[in-house]
Amino acid sequence: MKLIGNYTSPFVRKISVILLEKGITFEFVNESPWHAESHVPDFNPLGKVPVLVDNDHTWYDSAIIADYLELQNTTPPLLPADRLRALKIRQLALAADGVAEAGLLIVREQMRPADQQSEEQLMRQREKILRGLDTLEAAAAQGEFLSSAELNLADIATACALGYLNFRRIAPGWCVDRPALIQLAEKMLQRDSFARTVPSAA
Ligand SMILES: N[C@@H](CCC(=O)N[C@@H](CS)C(=O)NCC(=O)O)C(=O)O
Repeated sequence: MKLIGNYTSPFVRKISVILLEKGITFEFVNESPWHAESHVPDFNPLGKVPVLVDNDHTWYDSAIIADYLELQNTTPPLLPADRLRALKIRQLALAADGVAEAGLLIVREQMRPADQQSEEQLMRQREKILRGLDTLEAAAAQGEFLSSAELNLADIATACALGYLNFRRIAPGWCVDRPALIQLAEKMLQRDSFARTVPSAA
């Protein structure tokens, strides 16, 4: 199995963490989607990472890849057998992915010359981040589908999104009034899978 991407991407990190947690052996192929000579579009028509190549099939979009890895029936399961509960956890994981995606759009916008940056776009993405974090905080405080006794997909996606906000210094005050998310982030960062996938400046 080959995972294509780089650890500065919260979505690539999420898949790496899942592979490590499940003990699935994989080869990591370091590729940036942003370089002109990137090979990523050869694997994913959308030109985005992560991409997972397994046997004769190429998987893209981290939500699909996470589903595919769940189908391997390796332990620990990151989704419960109850399909409705699993759907609720996947929805929270998507909220976390949305926070990360909004963060990524802020980073890209801020890379443009200052006079071409759209304050409206930056504001819109910041609002998505704050609303998404509020949703995740409420779920983590409640503890049934996020930050519950058993590790799940939403825990991993949320910790990757928070890690990305910290790494890119976006919404630096995210932890104010969000104690359940702080607790979740601290707990997840102690796991070997997170320690091994810390992003470094690209
Ligand atoms: N929904 C996608 C988002 C992936 C994504 O946006 N990846 C970024 C890196 S963090 C990327 O490859 N961007 C390249 C581009 O948009 O051209 C997923 O979950 O895999």
